[in-house]
Amino acid sequence: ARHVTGGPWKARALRELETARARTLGMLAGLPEPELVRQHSPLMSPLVWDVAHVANYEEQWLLRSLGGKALTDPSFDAIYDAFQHPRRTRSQLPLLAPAEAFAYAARVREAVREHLDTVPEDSPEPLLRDGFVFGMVAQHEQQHAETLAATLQLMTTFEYRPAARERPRPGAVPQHEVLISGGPVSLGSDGAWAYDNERPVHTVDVAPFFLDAHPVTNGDYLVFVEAGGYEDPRWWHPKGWAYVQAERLAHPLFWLPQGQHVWLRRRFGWVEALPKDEPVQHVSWYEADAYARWAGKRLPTEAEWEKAAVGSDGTPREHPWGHTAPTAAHANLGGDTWGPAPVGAFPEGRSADGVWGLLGDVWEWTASDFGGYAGFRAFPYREYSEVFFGSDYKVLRGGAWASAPVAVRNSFRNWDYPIRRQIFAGFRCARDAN
Ligand code: AVJ
Ligand code: FE
Repeated sequence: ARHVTGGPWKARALRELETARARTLGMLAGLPEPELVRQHSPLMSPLVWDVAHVANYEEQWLLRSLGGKALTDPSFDAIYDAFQHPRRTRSQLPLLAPAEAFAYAARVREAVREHLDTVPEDSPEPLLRDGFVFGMVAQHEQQHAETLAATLQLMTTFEYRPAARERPRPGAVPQHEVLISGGPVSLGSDGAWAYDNERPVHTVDVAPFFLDAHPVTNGDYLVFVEAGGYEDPRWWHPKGWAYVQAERLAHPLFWLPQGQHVWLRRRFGWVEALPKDEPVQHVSWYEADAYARWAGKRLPTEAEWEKAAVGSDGTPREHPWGHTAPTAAHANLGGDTWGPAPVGAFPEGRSADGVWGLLGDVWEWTASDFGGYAGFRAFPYREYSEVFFGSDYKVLRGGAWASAPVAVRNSFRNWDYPIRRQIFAGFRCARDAN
């Protein structure tokens, strides 16, 4: 077991819910109404959809399913059901207007606070055990806050310039690769707020391998770009090659080539020089896969990634540095820096084997398809993970600067289509050690 469970959870549950809400509201404060209702990209919902969706999810799980006082009828849920309406069509739905959506979210939260007082702290009911469903709802709102950040990055109709917490500067540049010894590793989590797709904890055997000590940087990736990497089918998965040809891709999303080896990038409402020492972000799985092949390496499997994160000494750890909660000294998380930090900025966040930057900064694409671990049981609903199992989605690990601590841990699994680039995704490479 990774976690001590069975203790009081209400204070943390309420704190995590309020942290998530403060973030949601803070991100959207000051945006003109048309930007909240506009479909900024076919890949993303209108911002106001996410607000009411998060509130509706909270109403379903923390009021209706716990016997609390609901505010709306279940027929209201359809508009905010992600499975009934593809993102690109959501601006055509009869959505709550921004003021109504914010008011709905506030009223649901008020009712949840009241209902929380009546819930026993030691209920054996699976939804309530260790406050699971409250943790699920807090993680859900934080995942949508990250989604909001991706929408804001795609937005071109308004100069969005959030106040950003300063990112630390790099110290010593970390070593290039780390040897991770082979052997068994315990994967997954039985933690109180772990998702069904992280369960059950199980042991797998991993062969020894080398893992990059830090994620691939913009500077590293630029060498591939300027060496003609996007023009050479040798480096690409056949589907990746078809994709770069069809979309005429020549560099990561949001990079702006100026000619003469000068590169800028757009970040939210401003343009800046491309920083060479930050992890590359906004690359698809196909681009990550091609870079790795060009470099004579490969992407790590998710088992390899998790083995590097928990440490090869057999001591299970929730985070690469141990069991303590992430702080600003450990990792770039929580969304308030608005971008990745240079590699080497978090010596305290190193893993037991000396791997840097596993949590935070950028999600890391892995070689693995998203599937259920042996013994998987959907809980509490199939649509969180199970319906996505199969070969369509690739697993990402580690969380990004836009991911909240509550929704990031060594065992946390994210997934997306291998063509997706609007998420805050980068990667690191691995290679066999023999
Ligand atoms: C786990 C990030 C893939 O955003 O589609 C949000 C999380 N699930 N609402 C997503 C989620 C339901 C999910 N990811
Ligand atoms: Fe959702």
